[in-house]
Amino acid sequence: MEVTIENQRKIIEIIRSCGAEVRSVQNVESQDGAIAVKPGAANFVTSFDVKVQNTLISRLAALYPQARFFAEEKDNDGSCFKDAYCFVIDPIDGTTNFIHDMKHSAISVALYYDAKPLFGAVYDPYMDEMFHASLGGGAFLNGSPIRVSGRSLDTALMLFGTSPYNRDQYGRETFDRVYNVFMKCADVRRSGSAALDVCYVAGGRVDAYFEDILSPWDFAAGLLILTEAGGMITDYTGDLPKTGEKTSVLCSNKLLHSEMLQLLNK
Ligand code: 2AM
Ligand code: CA
Repeated sequence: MEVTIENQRKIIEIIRSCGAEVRSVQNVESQDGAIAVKPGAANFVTSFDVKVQNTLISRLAALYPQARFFAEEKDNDGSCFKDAYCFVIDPIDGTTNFIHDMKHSAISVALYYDAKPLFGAVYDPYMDEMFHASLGGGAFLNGSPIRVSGRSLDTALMLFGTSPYNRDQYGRETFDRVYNVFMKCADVRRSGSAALDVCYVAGGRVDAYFEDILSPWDFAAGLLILTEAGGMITDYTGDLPKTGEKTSVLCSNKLLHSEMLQLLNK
């Protein structure tokens, strides 16, 4: 199974045009009925998340009529990965940034076949940065090859996520882990878009990223971009994330992976 270069180009074009729509939206909070609350703390969805997701699904379904869809703003069935093409979609990753006009959010689209990633693209419409990768084909930023960093722990810049929707369960231990990592590295940052965090490790801007709990669509595309760029992704026990399941996530430039696992589990 492979995604032809022509289909990769078409998927990227679909994502770019949705990105232009995301970029054009401002001041979501002032628009009547634009924001709804989902279960969990500070977990919001906007009418734009739903609109972008619907556009992506209808245009990608026209390209791959046999494909199934596993996407944030719909009900999903884990069995949709079995023996089939399945698109894993986050229409707006970094929704809280989007609502606050922070201009750091992304559209994330991955194409799996039988639970294996074949293609992934993450697009930051504000920076006009398109990260993409195909299985065995390498990872790219706006068409140029990217590679993870070669930094060691003492000079490393780390990203972390706060798992805000589950802060009662993970808040305390997240910040304990951040403290342990902070005391050993150059510095830490928190961006608010998991999909972009994974891509920033892939591009060598930062050296590792970790978050206690993520959903499959947050990192499905980033996972392939990162591994094709020479990086590594596991859960906090060191196992590969299971396709279609919520999980803890550690992404790294590979060199730092075992040291980071030790620090996260200290
Ligand atoms: P979202 O904006 O699409 O909802 C923030 O920590 C980052 O992680 C965002 O990319 C957010 O995705 C995602 N995220 C935050 N908390 C999460 C949770 N409890 N489960 C899954 N994904 C989460
Ligand atoms: Ca989202």
